[in-house]
Amino acid sequence: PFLENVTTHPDFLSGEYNTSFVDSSPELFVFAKRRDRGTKLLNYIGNVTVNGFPGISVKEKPAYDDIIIPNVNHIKNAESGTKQLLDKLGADEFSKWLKNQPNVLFTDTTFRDAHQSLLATRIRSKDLITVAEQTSKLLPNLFSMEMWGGATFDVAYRFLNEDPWERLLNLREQVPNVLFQMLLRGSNAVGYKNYPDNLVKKFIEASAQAGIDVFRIFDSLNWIKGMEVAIDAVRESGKLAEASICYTGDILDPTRTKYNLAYYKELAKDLESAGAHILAIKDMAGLLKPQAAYTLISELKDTVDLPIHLHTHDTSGNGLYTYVKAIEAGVDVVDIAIGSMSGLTSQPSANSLYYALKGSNNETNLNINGLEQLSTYWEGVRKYYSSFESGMVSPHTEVYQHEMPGGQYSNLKQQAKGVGLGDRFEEVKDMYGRVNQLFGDVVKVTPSSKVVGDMALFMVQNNLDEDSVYEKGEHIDFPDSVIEFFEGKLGQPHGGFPKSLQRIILKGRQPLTERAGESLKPIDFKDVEEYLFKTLNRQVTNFDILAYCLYPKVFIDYQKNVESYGDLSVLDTPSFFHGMRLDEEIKVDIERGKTLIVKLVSIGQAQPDGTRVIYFELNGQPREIVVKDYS
Ligand code: 3PY
Ligand code: ZN
Repeated sequence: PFLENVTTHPDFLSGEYNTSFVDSSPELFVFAKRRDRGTKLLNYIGNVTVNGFPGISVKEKPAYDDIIIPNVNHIKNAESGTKQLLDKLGADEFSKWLKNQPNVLFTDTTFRDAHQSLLATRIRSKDLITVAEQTSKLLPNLFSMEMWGGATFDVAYRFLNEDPWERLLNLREQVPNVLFQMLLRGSNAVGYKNYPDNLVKKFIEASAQAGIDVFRIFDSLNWIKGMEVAIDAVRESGKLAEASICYTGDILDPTRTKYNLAYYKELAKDLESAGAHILAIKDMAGLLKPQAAYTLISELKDTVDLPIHLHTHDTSGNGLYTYVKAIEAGVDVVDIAIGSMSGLTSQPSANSLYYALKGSNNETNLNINGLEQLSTYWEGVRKYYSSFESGMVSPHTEVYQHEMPGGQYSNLKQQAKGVGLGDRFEEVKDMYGRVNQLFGDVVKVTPSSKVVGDMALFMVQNNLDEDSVYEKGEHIDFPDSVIEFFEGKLGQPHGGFPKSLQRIILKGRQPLTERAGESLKPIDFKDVEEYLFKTLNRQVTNFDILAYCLYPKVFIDYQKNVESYGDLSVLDTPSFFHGMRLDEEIKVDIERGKTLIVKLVSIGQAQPDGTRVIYFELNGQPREIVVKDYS
């Protein structure tokens, strides 16, 4: 084993060793840890080559064009930006500065919402980090980069086998100048249910320390109580609390009185009183029509003394027009995505907006050449993720009917397929809108949108309509998420729950009327630390503790994967999703200056026990791996 340890030691393999190598590398003597990084990586590659990757429909590894990374060598240091300004002014003064800016500023969502909404959140850290320094140098005058939170946290652990905290820390190193922004679901943090207050606070504190500057906080029912704990915690951390109004309905439609201008103005005032530094209008489905945007922004500017940040999705194809009208009304910041990652369920294109405003009083200071170069990069990278595209190829104005958030569309489609309703998705979408009305016209955004989606699937699957829910409801087992929603576990909807439906769904159970967090027992983080120390058999970090508290099973499964396969974030994306072709050779930088060269030589016949031997060369040395073939 010693010799194997030596010859497979990364320093040895990379030629980075000298005569004191053995003395200075005590890990060589840990015979129990025989499965070194190289072997673990080969195990992964062997496995994915033979068995494929969940959700990837193409089994053969496609031949991709080379990725064109913008060359920024001529830019020595990134220009200082909003990050330096926040550090200098502090959050309160920064907020005033922002409000007094004469020009509209921009948040680039490419690193978060754009891929959450187009590619089921699957973009890997490696592809983000590869272009982070370039983004920081080419777009130094962005207001912020939205690059964390929302679904990225659990998807990183759950599907990508990587640590979201590492992503944040690595990106922060590459982007010293632009504010980092995350999406936080209020009391649901980055999850789908209410968490104890001390967990929400600790998560915010750690995220701020790791590099987040702007927290966009929302509640999935626009319930202020669901945001207060988070707003206070962000203020305490010295960062920017961007409190959101989720936009739903249509203020231009006189028949939709529930969410009218007065409702939004009232909410804006409440959020200002709750301590917001910035007011966000979070138009998660892209329902805010251009004239409505003009009216809403104009009125809100008169209502509160806060800078206003507008977020939309381009599902209807009207996103740019909405932004132009919002900018005319004096909005302070809008969310855009890099050209090739924009449009449809994502944000409107930064590149297009640049030209749309050309020649007007609101010309932007964005660097169009930089945007084009970044767009070329993302156009190449996006192809790696084609299995996760939603299939939507043109604008869908039907979004004004079903009101489904951009980030939910592709997900619900996958969910529908999963329960055998793939060919009835038109019905599911229609039912989504009907369930919204059945529930009393609610705000639909994670996690309330998931409740509506689950109910829509359930009703289509069981051939139920509104009448049959009322008539037979006593005997129906509703989905868990629907029951919890009516129990008040996600908070209280504007106007309350439809009472008779609530009674039918809860079957005698009493709903909460207070905030769920108030009755949740605080977490004893010391206990969790001890448990993880024993389970993982290593020192645990604050990040581990938080991840475990938010997603216990997902986090432990991730740790098991790390134990089997090592750190997979080092692998290039085509190899991560497809493994390798016969005779292919890839280089894997396992850390700075340490590279493994992997060649796939051959794949043996399947044995009676279902295993195959895979023959590799690892830095020129023959290596064999046995994998189970699940086909
Ligand atoms: C999220 O909560 O992840 C969202 O993107 C909601 O729009
Ligand atoms: Zn969004």
